[in-house]
Parts: sequence; structure tokens; C-alpha cells
Amino acid sequence: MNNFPPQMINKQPDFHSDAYRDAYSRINGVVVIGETLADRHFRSLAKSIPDDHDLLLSLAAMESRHAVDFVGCGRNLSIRADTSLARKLFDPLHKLFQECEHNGNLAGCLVIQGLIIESFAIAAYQEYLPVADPYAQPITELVLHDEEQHINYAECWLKAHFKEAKNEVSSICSKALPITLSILQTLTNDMRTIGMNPIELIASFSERFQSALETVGYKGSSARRLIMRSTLSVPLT
Ligand code: PL3
Ligand code: FE2
Ligand code: FE2
Repeated sequence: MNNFPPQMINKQPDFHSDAYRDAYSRINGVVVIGETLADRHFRSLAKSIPDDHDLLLSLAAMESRHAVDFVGCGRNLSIRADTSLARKLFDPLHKLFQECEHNGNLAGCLVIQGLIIESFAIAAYQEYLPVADPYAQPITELVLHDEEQHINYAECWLKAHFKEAKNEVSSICSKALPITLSILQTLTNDMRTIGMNPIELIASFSERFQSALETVGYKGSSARRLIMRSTLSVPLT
């Protein structure tokens, strides 16, 4: 089975059409801002978790390189990232991270960056790979490999602190998941324009996020309920 939407089978998008370039500038903006914030979030976690300080700084450095590499993907197509929409879209998630940080809610910070944003990135980059241009394709593949390390870090930390953190994890999920899905929803048309299937992306996101919750300590049924409860309020068309 492949991941191509039906209209894209045996067909690559026209990377130079106006419609592609317009949509890509917004999608690329979201990716570049998402990576830039991920860098900031891991640097802030490095301060809060002194035992893992150096490891977290190395994850932050990967994020900053991802941002630079994705700017390069835009430049290669002579497209400039539209970062103003992206900043608005990510702002509520970033504010929620800062609120958790301010309240010493480390579990909340790790859920937002380590589980939710990383699941989002993994699902999005996997869906993008089959329709990526030849320059962006190998870069995206390498980035995907790094994102797995990021989610693994958060899974391990939260698993080790599950007993005392469970309530915080559930509560942050119900605040952060609707925000994440609304970012996705805003990008739906642009994703279709660049050949991605947004419904498949949401399916992959839920799958990856559910698996993360189970690794951390949730039973399959509770993980599913948590995701459904937090997502059903957002129309997914
Ligand atoms: C975590 O390391 C970074 C988080 C970035 C979030 C990315 C969201 C992507 C939205 C859909 C675009 C995928 C296509 C990529 C094109 C350059
Ligand atoms: Fe990244
Ligand atoms: Fe990451």
C-alpha cells in the first residue's frame, strides 16, 4: 500500500505552478516556525531537567538545523516561507507550553513538545515524503529520523514519572490537542494543493500519538478515549 492520495498516483505535483508555490509558502512557514519553537522548547527543558541538560541541548540543536534545512527547501524552489500565519497558528500552543513551564509543570511541557508536536511532525513528514520534490525528499527523511529520537525522549521521561504525572498528562492533552488539530485544519486546502492527504495525516497523527500514550502507561482504551474526547470538538473536513 502506498500513501499517495488517489489523484496523485504516478503523478508528482507541479512544483513550479503558482498554486503550488502559494500553498508551499504557508506550509513551509508552519514547518519553519514549528521547528524554531521546538528548538526553544528543548532549550527550556534543558534548563528544567539538569540531569539531561546536554542531551536536551543536542535535541534543540537538531531542531534548529531542521529549521535551517526546511528554509533551504523553500529557497531551492525560490519560495519564501510565510511565517506570519504560522506564528499566529502556533501561538496558543507555545503559550500553553510557557504556562506549564511557569507553573513547573514539566510533564505538561513534555506532552506538548515531546508527544503532541513531535507526533504531528512525524505524521506530517511521513505524508509529505511521497510527494516531496527531489531536493526536499532526502532532507525530510533525515529529519524524520531525528523526530523519532525526540518523541522517544519524552516517552521515556513520562513513562518514568507516569504515576505522579498522569492527571497533568490527561489535562494538557485535552487543552493542546484541539489547538493542534485546528492548525491542521487551517492547512487542509494547502496540503491538498501540494499533493498531501490531510485525512491520512490526521489518521497517522492519532495512531502515533496513541502509541506514545500507551508507551507512557495508558491502556489502549483510555488512550483512545482521551484522543477522541479532545478531537471530536474539531470538525475534520
Ligand atoms: C518538531 O521537531 C517540529 C514540528 C514541526 C511541525 C510541522 C507541521 C507540519 C504541517 C504539515 C506540513 C508537512 C510538509 C512539510 C513540507 C516542508
Ligand atoms: Fe524537528
Ligand atoms: Fe523534533
